[in-house]
Amino acid sequence: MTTGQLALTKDQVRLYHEQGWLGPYTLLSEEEMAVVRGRIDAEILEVGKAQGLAERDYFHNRHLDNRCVYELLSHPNLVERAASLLGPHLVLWRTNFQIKAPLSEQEEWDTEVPWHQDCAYYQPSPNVILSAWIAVDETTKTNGCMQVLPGSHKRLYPHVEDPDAEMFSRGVDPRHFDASEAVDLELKPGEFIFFNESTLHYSPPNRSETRRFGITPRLTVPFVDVGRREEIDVLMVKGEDYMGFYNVVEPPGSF
Ligand SMILES: O=C(O)CCC(=O)C(=O)O
Repeated sequence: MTTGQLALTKDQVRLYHEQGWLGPYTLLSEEEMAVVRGRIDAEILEVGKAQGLAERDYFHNRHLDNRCVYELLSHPNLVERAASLLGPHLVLWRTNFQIKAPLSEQEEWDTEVPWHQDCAYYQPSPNVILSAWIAVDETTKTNGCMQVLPGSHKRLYPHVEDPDAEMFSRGVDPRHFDASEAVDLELKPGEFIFFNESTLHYSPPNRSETRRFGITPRLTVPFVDVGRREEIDVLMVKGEDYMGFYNVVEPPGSF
Protein backbone atom coordinates (compact mmCIF):
# COMPACT_ATOMS: atom_id res chain seq x y z
CA MET A 1 0.00 0.00 0.00
CA THR A 2 1.38 3.48 -0.84
CA THR A 3 1.46 6.18 1.82
CA GLY A 4 -1.24 8.11 -0.10
CA GLN A 5 -3.60 5.14 0.20
CA LEU A 6 -3.24 5.23 3.99
CA ALA A 7 -4.74 8.71 4.25
CA LEU A 8 -8.07 8.87 6.07
CA THR A 9 -11.20 9.63 4.06
CA LYS A 10 -13.11 12.88 4.63
CA ASP A 11 -15.84 10.88 6.37
CA GLN A 12 -13.32 9.35 8.76
CA VAL A 13 -11.89 12.80 9.54
CA ARG A 14 -15.42 14.10 10.14
CA LEU A 15 -16.12 11.18 12.45
CA TYR A 16 -12.95 11.94 14.43
CA HIS A 17 -14.14 15.54 14.87
CA GLU A 18 -17.60 14.39 15.90
CA GLN A 19 -16.65 11.71 18.42
CA GLY A 20 -13.14 12.72 19.52
CA TRP A 21 -11.65 9.34 18.78
CA LEU A 22 -11.22 7.08 15.76
CA GLY A 23 -10.35 3.52 14.91
CA PRO A 24 -9.30 0.84 15.37
CA TYR A 25 -6.69 0.61 12.61
CA THR A 26 -3.93 -1.92 12.09
CA LEU A 27 -0.42 -0.71 12.75
CA LEU A 28 1.20 -4.15 12.67
CA SER A 29 -0.12 -7.68 12.25
CA GLU A 30 -0.41 -9.75 15.45
CA GLU A 31 2.69 -11.72 14.38
CA GLU A 32 4.70 -8.54 13.78
CA MET A 33 3.58 -7.11 17.11
CA ALA A 34 4.68 -10.32 18.87
CA VAL A 35 8.23 -9.63 17.62
CA VAL A 36 8.07 -5.99 18.77
CA ARG A 37 6.67 -7.07 22.15
CA GLY A 38 9.55 -9.51 22.61
CA ARG A 39 12.07 -6.78 21.83
CA ILE A 40 10.49 -4.19 24.13
CA ASP A 41 10.23 -6.75 26.94
CA ALA A 42 13.89 -7.70 26.55
CA GLU A 43 15.44 -4.33 25.68
CA ILE A 44 13.43 -2.08 28.01
CA LEU A 45 11.20 -3.74 30.60
CA GLU A 46 13.52 -6.52 31.74
CA VAL A 47 16.50 -4.15 31.78
CA GLY A 48 14.61 -1.51 33.80
CA LYS A 49 13.44 -4.12 36.30
CA ALA A 50 16.90 -5.69 36.61
CA GLN A 51 18.37 -2.25 37.32
CA GLY A 52 15.75 -1.72 40.02
CA LEU A 53 14.53 1.50 38.35
CA ALA A 54 11.20 3.09 39.20
CA GLU A 55 8.75 2.66 36.31
CA ARG A 56 8.58 6.41 35.72
CA ASP A 57 12.29 6.24 34.87
CA TYR A 58 11.98 3.80 32.01
CA PHE A 59 8.33 3.93 30.86
CA HIS A 60 8.48 7.28 29.08
CA ASN A 61 9.93 8.71 25.88
CA ARG A 62 11.66 5.54 24.72
CA HIS A 63 11.16 6.64 21.09
CA LEU A 64 14.24 8.79 21.76
CA ASP A 65 16.63 5.95 22.57
CA ASN A 66 15.13 2.66 21.44
CA ARG A 67 15.12 1.89 17.73
CA CYS A 68 12.26 -0.61 17.95
CA VAL A 69 9.95 1.90 19.68
CA TYR A 70 10.97 4.60 17.21
CA GLU A 71 10.22 2.36 14.21
CA LEU A 72 6.84 1.43 15.66
CA LEU A 73 5.83 5.05 16.22
CA SER A 74 7.13 6.33 12.89
CA HIS A 75 5.41 3.56 10.89
CA PRO A 76 3.45 4.92 7.89
CA ASN A 77 0.31 3.06 9.03
CA LEU A 78 0.23 5.43 12.00
CA VAL A 79 1.94 8.56 10.65
CA GLU A 80 0.03 8.88 7.38
CA ARG A 81 -3.30 8.57 9.16
CA ALA A 82 -2.19 11.07 11.80
CA ALA A 83 -1.22 13.45 8.99
CA SER A 84 -4.83 13.33 7.74
CA LEU A 85 -5.87 14.76 11.12
CA LEU A 86 -3.02 17.20 11.90
CA GLY A 87 -1.37 17.93 8.55
CA PRO A 88 2.03 17.09 7.06
CA HIS A 89 4.35 18.33 9.86
CA LEU A 90 4.22 16.07 12.90
CA VAL A 91 6.14 16.55 16.15
CA LEU A 92 6.42 13.44 18.35
CA TRP A 93 7.01 15.11 21.70
CA ARG A 94 6.17 12.42 24.23
CA THR A 95 5.51 8.68 24.54
CA ASN A 96 4.15 6.75 27.51
CA PHE A 97 4.00 3.05 28.26
CA GLN A 98 0.59 2.19 29.71
CA ILE A 99 1.11 -1.08 31.55
CA LYS A 100 -1.33 -2.77 33.87
CA ALA A 101 0.43 -5.75 35.42
CA PRO A 102 -1.42 -9.03 36.01
CA LEU A 103 -3.31 -8.93 39.30
CA SER A 104 -0.90 -11.19 41.20
CA GLU A 105 2.05 -8.93 40.23
CA GLN A 106 0.43 -5.62 41.18
CA GLU A 107 2.19 -4.00 44.07
CA GLU A 108 1.44 -0.66 45.64
CA TRP A 109 -1.36 0.86 43.62
CA ASP A 110 -4.63 0.02 41.98
CA THR A 111 -4.42 0.09 38.18
CA GLU A 112 -7.67 1.99 37.63
CA VAL A 113 -7.20 5.21 35.62
CA PRO A 114 -9.72 7.93 36.54
CA TRP A 115 -11.87 9.67 33.95
CA HIS A 116 -9.80 12.56 32.64
CA GLN A 117 -8.95 14.79 29.71
CA ASP A 118 -5.25 14.88 28.91
CA CYS A 119 -5.34 18.68 28.65
CA ALA A 120 -5.82 18.69 32.44
CA TYR A 121 -2.30 17.20 32.62
CA TYR A 122 -0.60 18.91 29.66
CA GLN A 123 -1.39 22.51 28.78
CA PRO A 124 -0.67 22.79 25.05
CA SER A 125 -1.24 26.19 23.50
CA PRO A 126 -3.25 26.11 21.32
CA ASN A 127 -4.92 22.97 22.61
CA VAL A 128 -3.96 20.44 19.88
CA ILE A 129 -2.58 17.04 20.79
CA LEU A 130 -3.27 13.82 18.92
CA SER A 131 -2.61 10.63 20.87
CA ALA A 132 -2.70 7.06 19.66
CA TRP A 133 -3.32 4.11 21.97
CA ILE A 134 -1.40 1.20 20.46
CA ALA A 135 -2.08 -2.30 21.77
CA VAL A 136 1.13 -4.21 22.42
CA ASP A 137 -0.81 -6.88 24.34
CA GLU A 138 -4.43 -7.75 23.65
CA THR A 139 -6.70 -5.36 25.57
CA THR A 140 -10.05 -6.54 26.85
CA LYS A 141 -12.67 -5.41 29.32
CA THR A 142 -11.22 -7.86 31.85
CA ASN A 143 -7.61 -6.67 31.67
CA GLY A 144 -8.61 -2.99 31.81
CA CYS A 145 -8.98 -1.69 28.24
CA MET A 146 -9.42 2.05 27.84
CA GLN A 147 -12.89 3.56 27.50
CA VAL A 148 -13.69 6.83 25.73
CA LEU A 149 -16.76 9.04 25.93
CA PRO A 150 -17.82 10.04 22.39
CA GLY A 151 -18.32 13.80 21.92
CA SER A 152 -16.74 14.67 25.28
CA HIS A 153 -13.86 16.54 23.58
CA LYS A 154 -16.23 19.43 22.80
CA ARG A 155 -16.13 20.79 26.36
CA LEU A 156 -13.86 20.99 29.34
CA TYR A 157 -14.80 19.09 32.49
CA PRO A 158 -13.80 20.09 36.04
CA HIS A 159 -10.98 17.91 37.37
CA VAL A 160 -10.33 17.33 41.05
CA GLU A 161 -6.96 16.47 42.57
CA ASP A 162 -6.47 13.16 44.31
CA PRO A 163 -3.45 13.74 46.58
CA ASP A 164 -3.10 9.99 47.22
CA ALA A 165 -2.99 8.93 43.57
CA GLU A 166 0.27 7.27 42.48
CA MET A 167 -0.04 7.88 38.75
CA PHE A 168 -3.11 9.86 37.65
CA SER A 169 -3.72 12.57 40.20
CA ARG A 170 -6.51 14.47 38.43
CA GLY A 171 -9.91 13.07 37.56
CA VAL A 172 -13.49 14.01 36.69
CA ASP A 173 -16.41 12.97 38.88
CA PRO A 174 -18.59 10.64 36.73
CA ARG A 175 -21.66 12.51 37.97
CA HIS A 176 -20.73 15.18 35.38
CA PHE A 177 -21.55 12.91 32.41
CA ASP A 178 -23.31 9.71 31.41
CA ALA A 179 -20.68 6.97 31.66
CA SER A 180 -23.13 4.45 30.16
CA GLU A 181 -22.35 6.08 26.78
CA ALA A 182 -18.67 5.13 27.04
CA VAL A 183 -17.12 2.86 24.42
CA ASP A 184 -14.77 0.01 25.41
CA LEU A 185 -11.66 -0.07 23.24
CA GLU A 186 -10.91 -3.76 23.06
CA LEU A 187 -7.93 -4.14 20.73
CA LYS A 188 -5.92 -6.98 19.23
CA PRO A 189 -2.13 -6.70 19.49
CA GLY A 190 -0.97 -4.35 16.72
CA GLU A 191 -4.22 -2.34 16.54
CA PHE A 192 -4.51 1.31 17.57
CA ILE A 193 -7.01 4.11 17.98
CA PHE A 194 -6.65 7.90 17.93
CA PHE A 195 -8.01 10.28 20.56
CA ASN A 196 -7.28 13.87 21.38
CA GLU A 197 -6.21 16.13 24.24
CA SER A 198 -9.83 16.75 25.30
CA THR A 199 -11.38 13.30 24.89
CA LEU A 200 -12.64 12.06 28.24
CA HIS A 201 -11.20 8.60 28.91
CA TYR A 202 -10.88 6.05 31.68
CA SER A 203 -9.79 2.49 32.28
CA PRO A 204 -10.93 0.01 34.92
CA PRO A 205 -8.37 -1.88 36.98
CA ASN A 206 -6.81 -5.04 35.64
CA ARG A 207 -8.37 -7.79 37.70
CA SER A 208 -7.08 -10.57 35.45
CA GLU A 209 -3.87 -12.53 35.19
CA THR A 210 -3.19 -11.08 31.72
CA ARG A 211 -0.90 -8.08 31.36
CA ARG A 212 -2.31 -5.06 29.49
CA PHE A 213 0.39 -3.08 27.69
CA GLY A 214 -0.24 -0.15 25.36
CA ILE A 215 1.96 2.64 24.04
CA THR A 216 0.65 6.18 23.69
CA PRO A 217 2.61 8.48 21.39
CA ARG A 218 1.67 12.18 21.66
CA LEU A 219 1.80 14.16 18.44
CA THR A 220 1.38 17.84 17.76
CA VAL A 221 2.26 20.42 15.13
CA PRO A 222 5.20 22.87 15.13
CA PHE A 223 3.20 26.00 16.09
CA VAL A 224 1.81 24.42 19.28
CA ASP A 225 3.67 25.06 22.51
CA VAL A 226 3.46 21.95 24.71
CA GLY A 227 5.18 23.77 27.55
CA ARG A 228 8.94 24.02 28.19
CA ARG A 229 9.36 23.08 24.56
CA GLU A 230 12.95 24.34 24.33
CA GLU A 231 13.94 21.89 27.07
CA ILE A 232 12.57 18.67 25.60
CA ASP A 233 13.94 16.58 22.76
CA VAL A 234 11.42 15.75 20.04
CA LEU A 235 11.40 13.79 16.81
CA MET A 236 9.79 14.92 13.58
CA VAL A 237 7.98 11.82 12.29
CA LYS A 238 6.89 13.73 9.20
CA GLY A 239 7.74 17.08 7.65
CA GLU A 240 9.79 19.72 9.42
CA ASP A 241 9.78 22.01 12.46
CA TYR A 242 9.07 25.07 10.30
CA MET A 243 8.77 27.32 13.40
CA GLY A 244 12.13 26.28 14.82
CA PHE A 245 10.90 26.29 18.43
CA TYR A 246 11.54 22.63 19.19
CA ASN A 247 14.76 20.83 19.96
CA VAL A 248 14.58 18.28 17.14
CA VAL A 249 16.92 15.30 17.53
CA GLU A 250 17.91 12.41 15.26
CA PRO A 251 16.08 9.07 15.55
CA PRO A 252 17.91 6.49 17.69
CA GLY A 253 20.39 4.20 16.01
CA SER A 254 20.22 5.90 12.65
CA PHE A 255 23.73 7.31 12.47
O1 LIG B 1 -3.96 3.33 29.33
C1 LIG B 1 -4.90 3.81 29.97
O2 LIG B 1 -5.74 3.11 30.48
C2 LIG B 1 -5.04 5.30 30.09
C3 LIG B 1 -4.17 6.01 29.13
C4 LIG B 1 -4.28 7.48 29.24
O3 LIG B 1 -4.84 8.03 30.13
C5 LIG B 1 -3.66 8.28 28.19
O4 LIG B 1 -3.02 7.72 27.31
O5 LIG B 1 -3.83 9.51 28.20
